[in-house]
Amino acid sequence: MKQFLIAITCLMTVSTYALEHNMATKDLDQRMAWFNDAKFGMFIHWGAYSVLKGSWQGKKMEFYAEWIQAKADIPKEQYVKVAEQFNPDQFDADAWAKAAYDAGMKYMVITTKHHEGFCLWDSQYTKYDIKDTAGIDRDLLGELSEACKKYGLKFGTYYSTIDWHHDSQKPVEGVTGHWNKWAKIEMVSPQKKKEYVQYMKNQLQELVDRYDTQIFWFDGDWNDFWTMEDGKDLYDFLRKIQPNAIINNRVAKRKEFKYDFGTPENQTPGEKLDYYWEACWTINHSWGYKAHDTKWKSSKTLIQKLIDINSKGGNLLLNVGPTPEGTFPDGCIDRLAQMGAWTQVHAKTLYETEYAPVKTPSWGRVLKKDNSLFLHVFDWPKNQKLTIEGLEGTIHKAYVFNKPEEALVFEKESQSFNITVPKEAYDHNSSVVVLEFEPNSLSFAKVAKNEKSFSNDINLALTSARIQGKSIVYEKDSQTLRSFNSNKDSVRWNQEIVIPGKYEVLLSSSLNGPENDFEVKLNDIVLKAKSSNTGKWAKFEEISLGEVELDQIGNYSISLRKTSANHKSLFKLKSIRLRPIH
Ligand code: FHN
Repeated sequence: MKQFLIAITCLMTVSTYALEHNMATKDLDQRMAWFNDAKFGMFIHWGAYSVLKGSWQGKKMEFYAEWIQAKADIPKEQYVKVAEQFNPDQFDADAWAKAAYDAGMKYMVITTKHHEGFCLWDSQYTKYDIKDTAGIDRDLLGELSEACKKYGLKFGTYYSTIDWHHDSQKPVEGVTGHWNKWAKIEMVSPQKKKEYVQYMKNQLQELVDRYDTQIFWFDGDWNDFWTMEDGKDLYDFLRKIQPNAIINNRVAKRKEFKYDFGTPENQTPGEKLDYYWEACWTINHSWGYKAHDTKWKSSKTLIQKLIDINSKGGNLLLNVGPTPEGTFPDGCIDRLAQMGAWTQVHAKTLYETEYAPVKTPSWGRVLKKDNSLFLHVFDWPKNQKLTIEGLEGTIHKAYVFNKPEEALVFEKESQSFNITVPKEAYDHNSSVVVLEFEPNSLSFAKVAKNEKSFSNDINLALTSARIQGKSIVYEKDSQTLRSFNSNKDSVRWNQEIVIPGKYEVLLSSSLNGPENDFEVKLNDIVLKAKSSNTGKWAKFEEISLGEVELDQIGNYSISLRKTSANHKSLFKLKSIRLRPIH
């Protein structure tokens, strides 16, 4: 109950805040317009941690490379010696900005100060920076912000409210586990907190004055010492000193605060959100450079991720962790180039498009622009029949993107269209079918809101489940898995966990019949449960199967099977998801 009241209070605070601060939609929409059209940006994680390349005293560390001071528990004095070695003698700002531009990115956000506290610019408020500690006589951020201007990219700055070097903060001794004492850092005293807030404001003013930052990207909001009030105060400060800049929601408390935009991380929401948002993703696992992290996502995965995110109204902020020398890792270079080859050809089907309120089709994603729909087809129909549901209108012309002169045949049914497409797709990443409607004829059926999925939930997609046995059937219309009659049958997922920690397992199902036992396994963790009779097959209810600790980064084998020995139907499964409880 207490948490409920806290949540309600926060939500009311935020809405009051919105009213107090004239966060009228028009102001926000004006500020966010370029961002909404941009769809795609580059994240850069670069700092003293890059020097260590993910290893400490010969040991390859787990977790993110930029957390190495925390994971190896390196005392401040010793870690300063690492920062002294920061020497990016191959840094070429023009090459970085050009790589982002060529990939189809429209903005760049760089870590100017990560949790380690080391500043990537010569700040007058600390000696712990590239000039006074590392002896670098270059204005790295200045070169980069100029290069971004040259390529028409907006320049943004990441800034951590956590600062492991600043004397206002100290790790909380005795906190163990993955999110250890460095993650639970606390303020030394209220006075020191005041000084630190002023330190942050002074440095943020420097980032405005010297580099004209257009995006403030905060991080570290999970810490107790940083309150919603602190965040709102900092937000107000920034709105005054750089009125047109946009600010991410981690300036305050990301779970309740959604201004100016939300920031799901290495996760993509299951549906459109009712606020602006940007999902940040790594290409491998680590944000900072980690020499032994070479599990790079394929360019096809990345291109489809971009389209998936854009189709839900969000932006993709794709991360690069440059080497200590200042170069991009090889694994990033070719993927960025392949993404660019696709985005450049398909620019008009992506940028400046908007969310199309249709149910997410199983074959791909849909984007809308004026009177056109862009059907991004990931899985080309073998029967050459492409169906899009939940809309009405008069199609003026239908064609495959690369052959506009060849009109496609289509038939209209009630609130859907069946388009006959060629035998083969023209692009293995995403082939686009264009539907041009007569002006103002296009309308959409009401989209049934999926279960409210939190932006960080991991949804185990039913369409990507591996089904073993004949008693489990995917029902396309209802997008559910049904029957599960035999306890010899099971569904399996291979799920990558990039943020270790505690997760709640939530399952939505329906049943009109006797309840039966089942189990969900996550590697060697077993959750046992009983299906619940909801009275109707069409009536779905979500239950919690409990909490699990997934303490390793990597792939987990997740399976679900009935355990009761009878041949009755277990239930109709609508969704199963892992909700992070960090
Ligand atoms: O702790 C950071 C992490 O190092 C990285 O910067 C990500 C990227 O947004 N943010 C935090 C983890 O949520």
